[in-house]
Amino acid sequence: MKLPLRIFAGLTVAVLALGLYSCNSGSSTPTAPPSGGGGTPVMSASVTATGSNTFSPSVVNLLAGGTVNFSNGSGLHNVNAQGAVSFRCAEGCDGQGGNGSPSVTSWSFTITFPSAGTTSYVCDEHAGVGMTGSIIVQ
Ligand SMILES: [Cu+2]
Repeated sequence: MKLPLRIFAGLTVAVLALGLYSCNSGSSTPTAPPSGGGGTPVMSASVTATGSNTFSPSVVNLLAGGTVNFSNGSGLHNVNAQGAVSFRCAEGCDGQGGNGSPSVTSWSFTITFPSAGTTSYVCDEHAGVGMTGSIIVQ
C-alpha cells in the first residue's frame, strides 16, 4: 500500500508543478502597450490623405507650437478644419492666396498649432464616408 501512495503523491506534485510552470510562462508573455489616441505628443507630424479616403494617421497628439504637414497621397481631397485652429487647405489655403477646394494634385501644406486644444477636420469630398481626423495639442 505504501508504494502506490508514494507514486500517486509524486504524480500529483508533478502535475501541480507543470500547472504552475504553465501559469508562469503564460504571465511572462509581454503585454502590448495600450494604443490609439494616447500617444506621446510630438513637435512635428505628417498626415497623408490616402487613396482609400482616410487620413493617416487620423489622430495626432502634438505639443503646443508643433507643426503638422498634410499631404495628398492619392485621390480628390482637401482638409477643412474647425477648432482650436481653423483652416481649409489643399492647393494652399483659403484666405492666404491658395485654394482649399478638394484637388487631385499632390498638394502639401504645413500648419502650426500654437496652443493647447483640439482641432477636428474633414475632407469635404469624403466627410460622408468618414474621412475625418483630429489634432490634439497638449
Ligand atoms: Cu477626400
